[in-house]
Amino acid sequence: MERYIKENVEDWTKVGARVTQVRSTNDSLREQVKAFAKTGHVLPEGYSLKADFQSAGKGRLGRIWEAPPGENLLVSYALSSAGLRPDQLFLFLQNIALAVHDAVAHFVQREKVEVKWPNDILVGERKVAGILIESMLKADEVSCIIVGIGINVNQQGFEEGMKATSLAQSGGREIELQDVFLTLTQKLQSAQDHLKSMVAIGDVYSLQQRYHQKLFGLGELLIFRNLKTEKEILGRVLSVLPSGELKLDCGGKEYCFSLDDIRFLRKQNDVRHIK
Ligand code: BT5
Repeated sequence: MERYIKENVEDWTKVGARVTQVRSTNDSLREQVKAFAKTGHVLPEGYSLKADFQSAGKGRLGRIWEAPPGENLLVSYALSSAGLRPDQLFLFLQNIALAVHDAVAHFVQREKVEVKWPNDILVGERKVAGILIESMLKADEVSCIIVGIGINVNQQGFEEGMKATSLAQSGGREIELQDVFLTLTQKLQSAQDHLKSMVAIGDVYSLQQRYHQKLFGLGELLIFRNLKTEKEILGRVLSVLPSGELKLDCGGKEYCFSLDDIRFLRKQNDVRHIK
């Protein structure tokens, strides 16, 4: 393992570790945070764990994140909650999604880069990146947040029907994984700094506004699956609430759905799925 740790870090790209193979970077980083805490230390904010390959990469709600060895960026960061309460964590997620959006947009010239609720990044309506956020609680307070990010960088082929893409597929050329890592880390660091100052002055409106500007499908008719009833829902996307709920207009009635209630399937006239 190649590892680099410092006490006070001004540049997050300078602290972290890189491993060849791990089950999940989120799980391993959580273990490292715990092991550090036992010795009375905390990992510096922005400490990252990168892997060339994950044998059990995780998505949300028990789903799987797949990536062939060495082709994509697989990284987890240990971040602070930026002064947010546990019930405000969706703001944290929105801020991270926008930072990943900006990092992806840095490498994409022609196609539109969007955020799909709650936290996927799309290029040309295909998924290029996913984010998995897991908070660690201590006495009901968020002590540390593990932010796992997978960005498809040089992968060329995806499972049929997955509706995924990579930076290389969209740009037509290979990209250095380290360039993507450095860009992502810098975007995350400035986004986290910005969030802390927004929370300090109690104004997070601009964050929500920007999230809506980048939101895939806003104002459009989309089809979702209700994860409890397994039925399909057709609704026009009205907004995303600060709680993280998605507000839909379903045939003239407004409904709010939580992150675990529904899953996006496709636009009304699109037969392919984004998983
Ligand atoms: C996510 O979940 O999109 C969060 C993915 C987070 C992955 C990172 S990698 C580093 C860190 N360590 C981990 O163990 N995880 C994080 P979700 O919204 O549930 O989407 C998962 C779904 O995306 C799967 O069910 C597949 O349909 C699809 N999928 C899997 N691999 C993909 C890929 N490489 N590109 C696009 N879609 C993919």
